[in-house]
Amino acid sequence: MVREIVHIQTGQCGNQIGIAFWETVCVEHNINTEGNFVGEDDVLLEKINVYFNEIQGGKYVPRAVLVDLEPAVLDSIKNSKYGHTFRPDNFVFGQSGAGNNWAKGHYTEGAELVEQVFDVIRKESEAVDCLQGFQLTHSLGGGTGSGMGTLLLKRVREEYPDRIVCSYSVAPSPKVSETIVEPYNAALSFHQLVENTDECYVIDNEALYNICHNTLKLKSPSYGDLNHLVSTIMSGVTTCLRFPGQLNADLRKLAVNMVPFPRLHFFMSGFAPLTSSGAKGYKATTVAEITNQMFDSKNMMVSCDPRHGRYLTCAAMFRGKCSTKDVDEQMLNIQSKNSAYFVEWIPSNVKTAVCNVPPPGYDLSGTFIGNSTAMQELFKRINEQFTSMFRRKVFLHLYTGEGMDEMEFNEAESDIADIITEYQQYQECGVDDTYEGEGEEEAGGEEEEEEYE
Ligand SMILES: Nc1nc2c(ncn2[C@@H]2O[C@H](COP(=O)(O)OP(=O)(O)OP(=O)(O)O)[C@@H](O)[C@H]2O)c(=O)[nH]1
Ligand SMILES: [Mg+2]
Repeated sequence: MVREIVHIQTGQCGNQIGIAFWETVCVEHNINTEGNFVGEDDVLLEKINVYFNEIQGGKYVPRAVLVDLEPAVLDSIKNSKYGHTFRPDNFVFGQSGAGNNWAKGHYTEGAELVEQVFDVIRKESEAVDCLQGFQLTHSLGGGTGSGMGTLLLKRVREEYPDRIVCSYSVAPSPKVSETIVEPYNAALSFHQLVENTDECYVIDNEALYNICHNTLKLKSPSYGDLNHLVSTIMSGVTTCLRFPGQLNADLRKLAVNMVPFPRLHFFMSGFAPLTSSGAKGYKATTVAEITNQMFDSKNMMVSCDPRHGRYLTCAAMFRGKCSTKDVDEQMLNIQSKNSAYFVEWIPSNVKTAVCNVPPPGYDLSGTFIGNSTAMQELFKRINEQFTSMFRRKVFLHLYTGEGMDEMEFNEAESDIADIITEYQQYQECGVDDTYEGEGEEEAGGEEEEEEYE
């Protein structure tokens, strides 16, 4: 049985990566700009209801709710190529924006619009057979996507406590955006994401920028270039949701395989082979090459080096014509060569799937999802930027002016510190250690670290 997902996109970034996702999915499933299926292979339709509603006349309509506190981005989506495949009533917008202020998105402007958004979310959720959960796309740096996006997640959690909640969260980088208060917004958001999501794909603008610049050789990458990478990743990590197969076939199964501790559900992802937007004449690659690239830190969409941590769990999806035997061999090979980077106390923590429909433009591709303790590097980066401002209370008045309590900043700061500690403890934890929570000294941790430093 197909179980449906309701997709919500909020704020500029959320809407821009959201539309990039939908365009990619439409192309992959041969849905044209009128919403008609123009393909021949039934496998493309088998799980189409996960993301699309089928309406009268056999049209497929994205089950998407598009939200922003200002109209401009939504207007440009309406006028874009796939703009009229969306249900017009599902565009919900305000006029004022949140001006990069998380408090406006979460407590004032955004809170005023939230009921209107929920009317649409409820309508979509009630219209389906068996909802598996929700996915939200947003940035953590602005005001709407971060503040209102996390408010929506909290409300979704309250109204649908037994559904899975997943987010695609774009972390800010000074290389891409110069807004000073972004670390505040990001830290306040992470605090919410820990509690109110089950799975969070962290997409780090710093890593996207580096990939565009260093690997794809783009001199000054645009959002279009960054979002091309995002759509590739979103297509890759949703492959198992969209095509028939056993592994991670729905959001709940993914959580079971990928999240050994409920708070630590922040995933890094990678893609191979990497090609620039519109680049033709790509090279066909072998399973061995794809596997190596997929695990390479240079291909990760988060600026964290997996070799500084250990994988609690991971999953690899191959798409295209390849033999399962070849895939299994290459995957075993990379694990045995790098065994120090996988915690040994979760046996068979690396899962593999093969889908024989390649993404358009590729013969063979691979997508990687990792739950690594190296994710603490991102939290540390945001935390440092946050703390250096918060120590002097700069720009705090923008937030308290919207009625926010300074305590919430303290809580966000200490929650991030806790997450970093948790990652570190599991990183050092050996097979014989029993983890007993905070403050516990881990025997044997230091010895192990030497192995792979
Ligand atoms: N990857 C990517 N990042 C984006 C894009 N647009 C904005 N960002 C990043 O998102 C952050 C700014 O947040 P926005 O999404 O623009 O803000 P918003 O959610 O619309 O909120 P307000 O405009 O403040 O109301 C910065 O870190 C930007 O670098 C995009 O299309 N792609
Ligand atoms: Mg905006």
